[in-house]
Amino acid sequence: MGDKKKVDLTTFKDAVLDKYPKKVGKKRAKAIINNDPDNMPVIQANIRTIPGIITQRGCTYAGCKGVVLGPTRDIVNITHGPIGCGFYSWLTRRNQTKTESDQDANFIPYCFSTDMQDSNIVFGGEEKLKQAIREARELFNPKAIAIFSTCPVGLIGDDVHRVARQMKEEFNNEVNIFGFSCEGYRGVSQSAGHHIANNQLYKNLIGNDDNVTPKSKFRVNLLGEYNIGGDAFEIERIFEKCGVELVSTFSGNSTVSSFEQAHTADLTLVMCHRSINYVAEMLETSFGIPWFKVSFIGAQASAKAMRKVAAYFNDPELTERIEKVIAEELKIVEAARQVALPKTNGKTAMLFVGGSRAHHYQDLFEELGVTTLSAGYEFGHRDDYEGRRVIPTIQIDADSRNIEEITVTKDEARFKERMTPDVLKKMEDALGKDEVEYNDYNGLMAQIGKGALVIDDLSHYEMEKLIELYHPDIFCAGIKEKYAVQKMGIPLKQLHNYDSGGPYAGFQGAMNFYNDIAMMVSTSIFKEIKAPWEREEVVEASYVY
Ligand code: CFM
Ligand code: HCA
Repeated sequence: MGDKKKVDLTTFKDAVLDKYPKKVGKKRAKAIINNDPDNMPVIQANIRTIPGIITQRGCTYAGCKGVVLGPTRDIVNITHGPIGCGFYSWLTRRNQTKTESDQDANFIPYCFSTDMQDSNIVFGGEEKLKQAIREARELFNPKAIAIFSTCPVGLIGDDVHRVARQMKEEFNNEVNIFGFSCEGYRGVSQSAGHHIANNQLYKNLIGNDDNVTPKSKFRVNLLGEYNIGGDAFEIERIFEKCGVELVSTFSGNSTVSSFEQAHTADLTLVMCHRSINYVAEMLETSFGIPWFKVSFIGAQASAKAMRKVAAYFNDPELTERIEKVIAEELKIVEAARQVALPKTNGKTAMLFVGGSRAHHYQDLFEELGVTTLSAGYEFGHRDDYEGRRVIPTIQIDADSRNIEEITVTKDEARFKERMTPDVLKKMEDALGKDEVEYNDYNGLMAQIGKGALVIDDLSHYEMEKLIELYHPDIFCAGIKEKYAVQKMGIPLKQLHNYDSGGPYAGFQGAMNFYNDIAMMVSTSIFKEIKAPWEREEVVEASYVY
């Protein structure tokens, strides 16, 4: 156990690169670095995976349909393509939802697909798609229907946008129908799919409904929270307790109507910056709603997020209420942490997940006294590693935002009214100058320790090497890694869908996480992976005889 900490993490790079062909090794070298938070090294990210390497990444369709639109409950999401694409993105992510009454639509349990066949590839699939839309309307009468393109759709030239327009007309504009050009092969990962989804949300839903009855003086959007394992339910509980209205969540436990009213909020909070920053920027540019980054992963992070909300609204009553809730919740959380700590303190972890959790979950591990030896994203961009620093400004430059296709109706006056230098100053006073400010955020490298290995788009081979050399007490990744890692005798916690656990967000979530990780790192079952006669000590013992 003890000797793993003596292992020098700087030797990993040479050890792993040595086995690659020279050209491949040269390319991978740029994506493997030893961290230095004070002098951040440059990491290569968001580039095409080298063909032949086994990556853990997904595709553009997965990022658009599965990730961003998947968790919303009252849109019929039709996958135009072969059935496998629809099936793959059907609930494996464990995004949950709760209707307010039995009358409310909930299509999440359904998997809608045109189930394209060879003949559709040869003769075109638009007619089949139209038929599917008619059928969906007849059976479910939804408010909105979304069409998602898979790889063959782009290859054969079916035009999902034309079909959407035609069907909207056929239904006399009674159903909002829109398409996504999110063919799997676009871009280099899920990330392009997020962007496509963000643009279409903005174009087709956000801003459609001004008719709101505010439930509170303090109204916020929460972006980049997808209600995996019930995370959004726990965050909703905290907001409700504090008297802050959640106008919309993009897109955990969301509805068409919440998207349509998002532009009426006072403030936008961004959890997973990678997947939804585009909507945050558009809400700011067009509707003057300021945004800042928060995280509800970790008890301290959750407290900090709520304090940021308090500082922004700068209302004494709200601040008092929020502080009361934090004190109440942290007391229970701390007791749970103390129970877990003896089992977790001093252990080591590795985290390789998507585009934000490899960063966010370090907070929870820190609370457990667990050191992260190595971490990285599948598809993060450089800003997700390095963070972003912007000089606070109230200038809005719509042209620099690269959102062609979209008509920007910028509401500079509203933004200025909300995000005055005075508000910024108040936030700075309340949170301290070093805290992440409006529109700034820290990345993975600001958090992970000096010398720790940061690896982008980790390959399967590199993953095996990491385990072989450093034997972490727990490895966090997804389903593609899970059984390979566990067969090597290391417990793997899925940080995508939480296996069967969660929620892990907020205060309740932190306690669930403490408990689950304490169990995983202290179980002896993984030592039984090898049959007794295969274990080294047994073999050694036989020599003695
Ligand atoms: Fe954002 Fe996500 Fe993630 Fe992501 Fe994903 Fe996910 Fe993820 Mo899987 S939106 S980047 S594309 S936090 S599905 S809920 S777990 S890879 S780290
Ligand atoms: C996706 C979804 C995924 C996959 C997780 C995994 C998720 O990228 O298509 O590989 O286990 O969270 O469900 O990221």
